[in-house]
Amino acid sequence: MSQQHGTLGVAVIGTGRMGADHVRRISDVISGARVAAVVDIDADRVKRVADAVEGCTPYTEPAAAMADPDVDAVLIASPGASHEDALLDAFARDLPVLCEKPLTPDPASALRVLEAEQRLGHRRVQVGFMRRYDADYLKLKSLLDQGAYGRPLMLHNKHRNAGTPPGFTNAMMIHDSAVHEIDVTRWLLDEEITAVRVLRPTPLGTAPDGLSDPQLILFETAAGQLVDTELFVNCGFGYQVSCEAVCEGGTARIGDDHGVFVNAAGKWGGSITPGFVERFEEAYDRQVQRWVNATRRGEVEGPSCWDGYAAAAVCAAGVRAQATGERVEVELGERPALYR
Ligand code: ISE
Repeated sequence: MSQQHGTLGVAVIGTGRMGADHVRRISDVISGARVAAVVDIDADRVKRVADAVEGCTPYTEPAAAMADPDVDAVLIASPGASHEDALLDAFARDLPVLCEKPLTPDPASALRVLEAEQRLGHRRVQVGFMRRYDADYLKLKSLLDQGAYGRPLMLHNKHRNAGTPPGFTNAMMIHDSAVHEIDVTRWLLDEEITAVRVLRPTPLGTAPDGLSDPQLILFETAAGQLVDTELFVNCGFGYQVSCEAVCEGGTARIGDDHGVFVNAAGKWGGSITPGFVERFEEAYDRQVQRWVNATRRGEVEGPSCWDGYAAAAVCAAGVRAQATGERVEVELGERPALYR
């Protein structure tokens, strides 16, 4: 580790919305790391980002940034289709990686990454499923692990976005949005998802062209649990994510909007967070801090390449279920020893 200023030198790949937010987070919020390099195919943008951070070098190629002697670790926040190449470049230098979800966009490429990491002989990647670092989800996970209410039978999820960016498609509702419920289901229940169904009610009148919004997604797990998710990505009123676990001896629910509750003028209520960056801000901070701490100890923790691959396999089944209206079984390989 170059340990310039006693800190971990991170190359942030991708300077779009998430990448820029991570540059800010590493520079101003968390400790133990600094942004040593930034990468973007847009040379002007990457230079602007680098100029605002002391000691940061701009690059347009991930491999070039990884060869910089000040770079000890890599945070990948570029579009999903470019992740495989960046991950393989990082493996070639045996660099630790925090990779934003998705690991890669499809199971075949995720499997190639999984195999490449196994060839290294040790884990190198933490996948950015940030909900695992959210305080409420962590409490729910701990209750379920303790068996506080007995065996979980079902999960009911809601995932609502105020709106979608231009070009958002039905498949993206699975790959970009439902992928979080896929990971949360596998993590909370500690079970693989075995089959997916997608039901589509008459869409919202104002839904963008071609988008079937909202949708109801149903997962079956290997232990016979059922998990439903209302996915509504143009609800118009804000960002809402919730999860209720129905167990043999009780239920536990998280995600009801917290914050300040007001009683005034004959009404009660509070406000709804506008988007995921605000709602999960602390989870993102905790995720990156935990990655930096583990990396500095020479360890790797958190969601693995196996979790990224399993999510990609469920997404592929989900997209088929969405297109056909059929129940689609998930095709998942054997979990390799490195990820057990
Ligand atoms: C986005 O990519 C996210 O990760 C958000 O958490 C999710 O709510 C949104 O639907 C996705 O597009």
